[in-house]
Amino acid sequence: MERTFVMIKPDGVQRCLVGKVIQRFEEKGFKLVGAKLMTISPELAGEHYKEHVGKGFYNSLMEYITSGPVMAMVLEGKDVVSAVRTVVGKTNPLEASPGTIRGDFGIETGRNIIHASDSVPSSDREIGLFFKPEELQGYERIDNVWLYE
Ligand code: IDP
Ligand code: MG
Repeated sequence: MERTFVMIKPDGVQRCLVGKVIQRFEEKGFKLVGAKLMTISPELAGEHYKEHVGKGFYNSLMEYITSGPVMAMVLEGKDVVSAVRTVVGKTNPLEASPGTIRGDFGIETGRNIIHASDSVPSSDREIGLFFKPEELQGYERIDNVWLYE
């Protein structure tokens, strides 16, 4: 089954949105297979966001993402990469639809609460950056038979 990497950013942790955000994914039906509260090193931040090196917002992004603890997670489910991006909403919270996490909880792009992988190759890369294989749990949700036809 497909997996994706999701991270509640320092603003989401500071604003006590961890529980609400995880609840949305759990209730949608996605399975939490890994989770940890951690502070990102500058090296890991640089690796994670290497596609953005040289952009105008890069330095502020590095400062933001290393400014406090993040909640890193791996979710599993059918088409989970694109489905989680839909639940997360557009990058700019003012443009994100109501009902999405960014649309409901944020205002500015530089404080947009959450990260989610944008493709299957990205999710493979990002899961590998943040989690060791033994930190991911294999189990079946008890409601699996009611989530999948
Ligand atoms: P995404 O998180 O929706 O995939 P990306 O374009 O990959 O968006 O940008 C990564 C992150 O960089 C964003 O989530 C946001 O935190 C930050 N970012 C992107 N564009 C801007 C900007 O114009 N100003 C400030 N921060 C930005
Ligand atoms: Mg991105």
